[in-house]
Amino acid sequence: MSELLADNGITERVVPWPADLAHAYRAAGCWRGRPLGASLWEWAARRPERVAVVDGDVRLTYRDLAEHADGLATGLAASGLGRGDTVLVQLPNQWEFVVVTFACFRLGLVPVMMLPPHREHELASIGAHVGAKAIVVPDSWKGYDHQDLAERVAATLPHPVRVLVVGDEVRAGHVDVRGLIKQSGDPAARRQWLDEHAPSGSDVAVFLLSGGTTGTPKVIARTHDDYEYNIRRCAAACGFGPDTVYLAVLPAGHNFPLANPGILGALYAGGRAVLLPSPRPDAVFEAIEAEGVTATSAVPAVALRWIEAAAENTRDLGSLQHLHVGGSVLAPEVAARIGPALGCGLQQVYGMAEGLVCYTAPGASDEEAHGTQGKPISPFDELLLVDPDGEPVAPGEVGELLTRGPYTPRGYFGVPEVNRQSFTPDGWFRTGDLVRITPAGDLVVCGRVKDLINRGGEKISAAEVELLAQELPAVAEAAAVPMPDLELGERVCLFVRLHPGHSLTLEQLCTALTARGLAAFKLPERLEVLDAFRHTAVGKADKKVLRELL
Ligand code: AMP
Ligand code: DBH
Repeated sequence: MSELLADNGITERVVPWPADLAHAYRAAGCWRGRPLGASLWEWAARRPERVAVVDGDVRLTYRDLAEHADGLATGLAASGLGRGDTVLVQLPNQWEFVVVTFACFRLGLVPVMMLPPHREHELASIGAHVGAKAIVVPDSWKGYDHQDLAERVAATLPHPVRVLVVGDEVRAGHVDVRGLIKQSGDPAARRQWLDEHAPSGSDVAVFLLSGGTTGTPKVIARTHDDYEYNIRRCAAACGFGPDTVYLAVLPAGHNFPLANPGILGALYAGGRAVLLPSPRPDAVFEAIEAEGVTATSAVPAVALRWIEAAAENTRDLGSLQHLHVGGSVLAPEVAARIGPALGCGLQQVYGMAEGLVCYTAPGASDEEAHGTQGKPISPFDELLLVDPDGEPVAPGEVGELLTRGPYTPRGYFGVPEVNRQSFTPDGWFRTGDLVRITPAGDLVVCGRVKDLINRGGEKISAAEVELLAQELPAVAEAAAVPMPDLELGERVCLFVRLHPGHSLTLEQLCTALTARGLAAFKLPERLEVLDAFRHTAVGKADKKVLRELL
């Protein structure tokens, strides 16, 4: 009972690994039973003056990072937030993101990694689902008032929600995050208090969002134990060490730049994380030269922009050893251009916030690096390829990938009915991806069976867009379908049937969906009005027919 009270009830909504496997993962050294914040002061003791985090002119040493994180953690504790409480974190790539994340790890407060383009629809539904007690936002970002957004979201939630703001213009009633970070106090006393109140390795460290296929995004609970293992194995797979300078340009709340190996991988290896809020080629090339960046990651659409901009580049990119590319399918022709254009090696990444991560090796042959997504990071990852009946396919054949392992949780957070679809009774996660495995053991992603649209690595649930569209008075029926696109891979096309006497333009549709608080990257970019839909045997819109129409 005391345990449940201590974590505010989230544990009972997390699907645990079976006890015998948890024991085996501990015995094998995968799970170390330490919270993610526990290393912070060890790092600070070992390399106090080394720079850990760079954001423009701001350079935080390892000691700064430890002191700032503890300052913020104790400030948050004083405001009544504690272990097992959840907080929506919506910050662009800035140094405070790292401090907030570590403050949460120290305190056992669980950050929910939202993305800057998320709006009321996402923030309110996820805030309600996790029972968020606080929201962290920038004052404004790209001309949008996030404090106002946070207030509106807080007002929809049934319990009090603190609005924590990073910026210069913190409004009355909101909490100034920078103020808490810089607060005075005895670092040693704070450290001791936080050490004594630290979460355990099996507690939830972070909630990640899945692109998912349901009406609202699904939430994935990653424990300190499993996420630390994930970070450690990814760092090993990418050869991260003390000389690593990792550049984060994808939104930091994504699993990929956060932990695969990303920002956290660079810090756990003793290296440095450089944060940049946009993947604009000139800014990226400038940062690579200025900071001696050794590794960075990109989705294929971003990698292509960099390749194309490289012809005009005047910066020295000589420090860059590897570019990690993942999130959606990388065409082999594009893969082959990366080395010549950017002068670095390519590691393809096939990963998911649900767990499993695969990499091609740093020194892989062109055949492997350009044409496959590599091998799993852990010898304990289990892979099974099945046909539509759930039967294993023959070696080398394409099948839906099912997976289990020490960093792939056994269910989404708090949705038992969804979990019955997304996981098999014996705990395999159904990735929804169609995959084959080469004779050398490398995965090749060949397609997918799940109903989502992958817009340049940003996953959009078809059901989420359809459900909102169907709330419009004009719409009788709606089906969101991926529209092939050279630049982003896919964009959203919405097919609709209208009620008699109604009309709808793409502009009206987007205005209405925006008013309902849907993030802009999920808005349909093409609208097709049909007189009638073909249906499958179970009465759903036949999307195969619709895809062929496109
Ligand atoms: P999410 O569940 O939102 O974290 O998204 C993970 C999904 O992104 C995977 O299940 C794949 O569908 C897709 N994905 C990730 N990496 C790759 C890749 N390298 N190639 C193709 N698809 C990928
Ligand atoms: O797309 C993803 O979610 C993804 C891609 C590459 C990911 O979560 C990852 C690596 O960890």
